[in-house]
Amino acid sequence: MTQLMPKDLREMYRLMLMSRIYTDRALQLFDEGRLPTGLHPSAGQEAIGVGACYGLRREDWVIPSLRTTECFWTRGVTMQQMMDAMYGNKDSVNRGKESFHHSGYPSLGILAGTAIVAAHIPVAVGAAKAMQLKGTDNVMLCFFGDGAAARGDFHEGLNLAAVHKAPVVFICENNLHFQTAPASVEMAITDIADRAAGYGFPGVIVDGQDVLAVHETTQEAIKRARQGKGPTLIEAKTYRFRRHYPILAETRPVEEIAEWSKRDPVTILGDYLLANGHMNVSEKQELETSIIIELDSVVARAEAKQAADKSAANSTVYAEGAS
Ligand SMILES: Cc1ncc(C[n+]2csc(CCOP(=O)(O)OP(=O)(O)O)c2C)c(N)n1
Repeated sequence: MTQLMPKDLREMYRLMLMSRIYTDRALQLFDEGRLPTGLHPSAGQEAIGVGACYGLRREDWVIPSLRTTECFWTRGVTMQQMMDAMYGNKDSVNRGKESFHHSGYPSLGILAGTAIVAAHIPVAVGAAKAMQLKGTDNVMLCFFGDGAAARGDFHEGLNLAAVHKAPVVFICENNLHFQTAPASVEMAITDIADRAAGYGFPGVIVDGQDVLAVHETTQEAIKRARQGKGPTLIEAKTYRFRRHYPILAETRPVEEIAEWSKRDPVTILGDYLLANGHMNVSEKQELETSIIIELDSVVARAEAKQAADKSAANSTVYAEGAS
């Protein structure tokens, strides 16, 4: 496990802050009717994707949930690539065929997710098994929400991973709600991490608002996977700071939202950097300003580009010439 240096902490902060600023701008663009697709905002959950993915090898793989935008940033996807995908531009990764959060970037070790909640979990296990069969010690990180953990794919995937000692780390972002329902309607236990015992591997709970805790916990699980000891289930307790999706009403209690808002992961890391002299107030401000300026030009460029041709919607979807 490599020790995090102050420059790493600053980079983690930059990724989390960028994610927050980007997400809120995208929501604003959607509200203004400028963006053709909505998004499942990750605001409040930034520490999980950044903490878990930071420091991975290029040869490792991740498969994000519908909400873990931070996997994309931390693996090297740029704001321009992401915005072009959201606008469905002709030169974007998905060429308008798919929402950005299900996109894959194989060259960056990001496997495409699926629109079916939890269906990517067995896929992650298969990919991890492939790495194992190739004799590498690379790992797969698989992200999903608490709602996904109530579906059959989760249970099949975890069982399969255990039997094969697949090098996969399951990371459940438990934000206490799935879509507009509280977690209590989908699970009769408090901690999803407890389920790991039923499959024979460790289940660990981590504070999902603390990026350093997430990083350390994930590194332990990665080490275990690289050593051939098999999977770990990490449950990150967290909260989303926005609605599930922009067009859906808020259904969560205002007191609960207010309570969790006190533990903003971006603020927690920012305060830590300031308190430990790893960043000063003006550097913090300059960073925020530079992200906003870059994002302004990203949006302008994305809006000026040509949208994908709708008549090409069916091309490159199925193998050409297959009989
Ligand atoms: C099988 C399936 N059912 C329903 C949906 C619609 N849907 C999209 S996201 C979502 C909620 C997922 O909740 P969770 O797994 O807790 O992730 P979170 O949204 O909290 O990050 C639902 C029900 C879907 N995409 N797939």
